[in-house]
Amino acid sequence: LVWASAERSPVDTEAGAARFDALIEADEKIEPRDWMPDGYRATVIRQMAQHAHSEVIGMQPEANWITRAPTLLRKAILMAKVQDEAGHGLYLYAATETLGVSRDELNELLHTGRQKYSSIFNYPTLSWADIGAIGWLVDGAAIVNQIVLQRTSYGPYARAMVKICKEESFHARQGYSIMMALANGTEEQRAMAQDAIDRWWWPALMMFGPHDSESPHTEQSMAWKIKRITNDDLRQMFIDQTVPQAHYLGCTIPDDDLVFNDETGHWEIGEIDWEEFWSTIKGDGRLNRERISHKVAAWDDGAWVRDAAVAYAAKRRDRLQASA
Ligand code: BYC
Repeated sequence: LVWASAERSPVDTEAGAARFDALIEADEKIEPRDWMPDGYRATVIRQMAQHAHSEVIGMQPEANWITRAPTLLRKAILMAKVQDEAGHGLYLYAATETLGVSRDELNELLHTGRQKYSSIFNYPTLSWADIGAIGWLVDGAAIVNQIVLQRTSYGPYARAMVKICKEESFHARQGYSIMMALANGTEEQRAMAQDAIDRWWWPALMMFGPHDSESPHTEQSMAWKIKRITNDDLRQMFIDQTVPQAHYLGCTIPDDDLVFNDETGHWEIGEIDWEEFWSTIKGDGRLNRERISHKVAAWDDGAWVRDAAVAYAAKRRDRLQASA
C-alpha cells in the first residue's frame, strides 16, 4: 500500500529530496509536513501501524488473566499494564495519522488482514506463569527493539517511543517479579515457570523478524534510518541479556544447541523454526482467527460509543457557534 503525498512539481521534488537526504544524513528527524519519498511514508505507516495493532491485540492474552490473578496486588498491576498497552496503541495510531491515514482506515486494514500485528500474540496464555513470561520475555524483547526506535528518523514515532519505553520497562520488571516468585515457590510453581519459558522462548525470538538475509525491508529501512539496528543484531542483544536472567531463576532455555562463545562473548542459539514464523504471520498461527474476530467484535460493540462521541462533539460545536 502506498499513500502518495500530494501532487508535486519536479522542482519541489528535487529540493525536497535533497533536504530529506540532508536531514537523514545529519541524523535529524523527519516531521509530518516535510517532503519525504512515497516509499518512506509507506514504510513508516506500515511499521507504526503494525506496532500499534500489536499493542492493541496484545491486550487480549493478558486480559485473559485479570480475573484470575493470584492476589489483589497482582490484579491491580496487570490491569495497569493492560491499560498501558491501550495507551501505547493510542500514541502509535495518533503518530501514524500524522502521515495522512485515518484510524478508521488502519482498523479496517487490520480487521481485513491487510496489515499485520506481532506474531507473538498468536500463542495462548495457559497459566499464570505465562503472564510472568510475557512481561519478562515479550516486553523484554519489545524494549530491546523500542529503545533503539527512540532514534528512528520519523519524529512522531521516535517521540512516542520515549514514554512507551519507560512503561515497558515497568512491564518487564513486573514479569520478572512474577517469575522470581514462582522460582522461589513450590516445586509445582517452579515447574509452571519452566513450562512457560519452554513455550515462550522461541516465539519471543521470532518477534525480531526474519534473518537479515531473508528480510526484504531491512536494507532500505536502515538507509532511511527507520531501523537503526538489524533484526539479527537486535535478537542477539536480547539473547545475551536474557539467558543469564533465566539461569538466575534456576531455569533452563529450551535449546540443546545453546552455547556461550568465549571468543565473541555472545550466546549462540540453535535454528529458529522459520516455517512456524512464516505460517503465523501469514495468518495460520494458533490464534490468528480468534484474535481478529475478538477485535472485530469489540470494534462493532463499541460503535455506539463512537457515535455518541461524534454526536456530542457536534452538539457542543453547534452550542458554541450559537453563543458566539
Ligand atoms: N510479527 O523485512 P522485515 C509489544 C513481517 S509487541 C509479524 O524484517 P521490518 C507489546 C514484516 O512486517 C511488539 N510480522 O520487516 C504489546 C514484513 O511484512 P510485510 C511490537 C512480522 O518491518 C503488548 C515481513 O515480515 N513492536 O510491544 O523491516 C504487550 C518481513 O520482515 C514480524 C513492533 O512492532 C513479526 N514478529 O522488520 C507486550 C516493533 N517480523 O509488511 C508487548 C516495530 C517481521 O512486508 N517493528 N514481520 O508483509 C519493527 O521493528 C519491525 O517492523 C520488525 C520487522 C523488526 C518487527
